[in-house]
Amino acid sequence: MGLPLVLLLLLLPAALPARRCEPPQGSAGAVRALGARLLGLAGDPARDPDPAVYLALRLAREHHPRLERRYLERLQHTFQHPYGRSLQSHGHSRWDAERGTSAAEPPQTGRLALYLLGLQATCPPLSPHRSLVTWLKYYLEEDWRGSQRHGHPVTSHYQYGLGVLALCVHRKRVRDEVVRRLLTAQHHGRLGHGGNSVDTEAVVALAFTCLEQRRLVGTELAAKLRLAVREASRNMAKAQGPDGVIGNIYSTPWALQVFLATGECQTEPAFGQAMAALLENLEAFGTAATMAQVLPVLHGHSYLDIASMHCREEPDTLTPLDVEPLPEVPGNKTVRLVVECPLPWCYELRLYDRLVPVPAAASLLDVLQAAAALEPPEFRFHTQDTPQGPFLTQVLGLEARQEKRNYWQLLSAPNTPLQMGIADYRPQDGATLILRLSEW
Ligand code: B12
Repeated sequence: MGLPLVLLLLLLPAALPARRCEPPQGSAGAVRALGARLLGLAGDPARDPDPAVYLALRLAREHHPRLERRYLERLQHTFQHPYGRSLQSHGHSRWDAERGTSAAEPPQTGRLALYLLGLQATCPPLSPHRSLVTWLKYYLEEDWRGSQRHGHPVTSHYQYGLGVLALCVHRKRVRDEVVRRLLTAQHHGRLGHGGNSVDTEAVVALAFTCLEQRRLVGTELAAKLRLAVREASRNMAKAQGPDGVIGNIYSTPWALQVFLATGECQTEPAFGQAMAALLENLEAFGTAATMAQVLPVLHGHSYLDIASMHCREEPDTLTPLDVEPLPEVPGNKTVRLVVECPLPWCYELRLYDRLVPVPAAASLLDVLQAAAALEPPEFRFHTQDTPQGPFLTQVLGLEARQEKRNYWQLLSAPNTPLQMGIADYRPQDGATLILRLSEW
């Protein structure tokens, strides 16, 4: 081959029009900056490693191999300990889905699934230790048993879907019954959590697409899965608002994953509009968890691509970027904090209602802390750290219980659920915020 032809071939990708399933070329700088910020957060040893962050780094176009390797080692360290031992030696202390209690811990279906996806996204892919796959299959069975008994998995349909997807990506079969349970849930519209079902329906559709494409189920079930995925895509296109957002801005990347995995990104007009909406709102993705969920689609990837990743030379071109501190806002604001318990066993609906003065830049978490410091000391709360940030678990001594499927819902008065957690939401001066013990 003559030199000019080689040169031409090298230049060819740049000369081709942007592929329809990727964001427009003009957005490359903003996407790159988002990836660099996530890398910066991943390099912070004070943060617990999150397999979803690793997945996002792996599904990106540019890399920082040394940092990615170090992050993987930290993940391996975290997951090796709980899952290094065999299931048999653990048999008697398993989670009791009947009573909703456990001598050990509840199933960790979603976290383990994300970790297994991460191992497969490593170059070359790492085969998980047999015990990890056994644990995930076991958790899925627990979730399946929970859904037989109570109509919902012990964890959530989102985690159940991630579990099926991860096993499928690793070419591991699950019982048809386990898959059929998800089909039934989708069919009966039982995939929603607190109103928005897009994230979960998308994860389930990805799992179905994987099972069908990788021929891990028989022809009859495969046909049903195909129909279910088509139905899910239609629901997503229908859920699109005039602003292009599908569900809310944080569920939009999941809908895009489905269009990418099924190839509908080529033809579905909702795809381009949703991608444009993401690009217009990239500043909404300010936490590691939200960045990790949006980045794969900004690189034109879905989690299904992990099943067919080819290891080639990866450009060592990404450098970590610090997340800019929030601008200082002078002055103060006053927020009205209300606590409500509409559940039948609560002695009254409104348990707390007070004005709380805070600095102008305060987050809802700051408001809760300020309320707890007021005299007389009436307000108390607890949080639990999660990869999404602090999750509000207890208010005024009332604990929201996972097994009872209740949670402290965050609302802006009169009735708008917040789309962010307590650490990220910054209420306006004069706003009324409601913490409401709700069921999901
Ligand atoms: C299931 C789910 C819930 C369940 C979790 C209970 C359970 N046992 O599973 C319930 C209904 C309780 C819930 C509540 C909320 N959720 Co939610 N939830 C999800 C969902 C669909 C799946 C999470 C999951 O299982 N991930 C897989 C596991 C392996 O990852 P994980 O990080 O370990 O998951 C745990 C935490 O994420 C935690 N969690 C769930 N939601 C939230 C939200 C926040 C802000 C925090 C800090 C933690 C948290 O519960 C998970 C299970 O233990 C995601 C969808 C998504 N795209 O991520 C939304 C999602 C994470 N939730 C979201 C929101 C906004 C909330 C609420 C703030 C809603 C509200 N207005 O009250 C509350 C949290 C309030 C609080 N008390 O602090 C947003 C977060 C967006 C953001 N900016 O970060 C998401 C992305 C949905 C969306 N598209 O808007 N959620």
